[in-house]
Amino acid sequence: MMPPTPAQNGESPGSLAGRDADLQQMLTPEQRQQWQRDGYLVLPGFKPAAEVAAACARARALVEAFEPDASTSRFSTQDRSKLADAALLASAEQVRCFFEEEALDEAGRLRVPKAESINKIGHALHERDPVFTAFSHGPELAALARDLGLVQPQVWQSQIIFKQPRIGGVVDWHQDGSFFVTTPQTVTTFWFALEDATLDNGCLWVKPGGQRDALREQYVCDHATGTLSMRPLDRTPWPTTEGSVPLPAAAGTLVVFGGLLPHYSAPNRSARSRLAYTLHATCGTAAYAPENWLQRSPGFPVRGFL
Ligand SMILES: O=C(O)CCC(=O)C(=O)O
Repeated sequence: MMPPTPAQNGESPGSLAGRDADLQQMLTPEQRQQWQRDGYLVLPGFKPAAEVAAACARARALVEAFEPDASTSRFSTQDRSKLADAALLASAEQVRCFFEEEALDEAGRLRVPKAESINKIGHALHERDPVFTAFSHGPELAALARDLGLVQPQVWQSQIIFKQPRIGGVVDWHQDGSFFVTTPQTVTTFWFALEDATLDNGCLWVKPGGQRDALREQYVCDHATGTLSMRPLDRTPWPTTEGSVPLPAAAGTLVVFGGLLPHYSAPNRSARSRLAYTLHATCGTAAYAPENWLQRSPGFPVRGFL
C-alpha cells in the first residue's frame, strides 16, 4: 500500500507547512543530542495528571463494559503466531480487548476477576474512543513528533497495555519496526505511563544506541488468507538486561523511541498494576509495507497528531 498523500490524510501540503511553523519546539538541544545518541527519550510530566486520570478511568470503564465471549483472543507476548486470528486483524479499525495469557484456565474460563484479566485493548482507540482521541492528539504531540523527525506523521495504532498484578506477562525483546515496516524505517513509539512503572511491576528496558542495529525480523501478514508469521531478517543477538537500562517512569511520563531500538518488559509479579498507553506513528512520506498486519480501509484513512 502506498502511503496516503497529504490530501488523503485530510491535510494539504500548504496547511501542514503552516501548522508546523506554528508549533513550539518541545525538545532542548541536549534532548535532541540524546535522541540521536541513545535512540530514546524519557519525558517526565509530559501529560497532566487530569488527562492521565481520565485515561485510567476510561481504560477501566472499557474493561467493565467488555463482555467476554468464546471469540475473545488471548495475547501471548511470547508467541505472536497465536495472534493469527480474525480478532487481531479486525482490531486494526476497532477497539478490542485481548486476555492476558494466564487469565484463563485450560477450559478457557476466567481464573481472575474480569477487571484483572485483560492484557491489552487495541488498536484504534485513538480514532474510535473520545477520551483516547483527545489524549492522542494536540499541538504538544505534533510538535514533539516534528522535533523527532517525523514528517507528515501517520498514527496507525493505539494500545492500552495493562501489565496486570501478579499475571502481567513478559514482553520479549523486540523492535517495533518489525510490525510497521516503512521504507525508509520511520516508525516511532510513544509510550505513556498511566500508572507508575517500576522495576517491580514491569517497566520498559531498552538498549541505548540499539537504534543503530539492523531490523532482526519482520511480522508479515498474508492478507489473502489472514495468516501472520515472523520472518527472520538479521542474526544480531537480542540484548540481555546487562548492557541495557530500565526506564522506571512516573505516571504522566512519555517515553519515545525509534523502530529499531530493542526493548522489553519483565513480567509483573507484584501486587500493583502498570497501566500504559502507546501510539505508533510513521512518516507519511515513507512507503508503508503492504505486508504490515495493520492496514486501513479507504473509508478510515490514517491521520496525524492534529
Ligand atoms: O508496555 C510494555 O510492557 C511493552 C510495550 C512495547 O513493547 C511496545 O509498545 O512496543
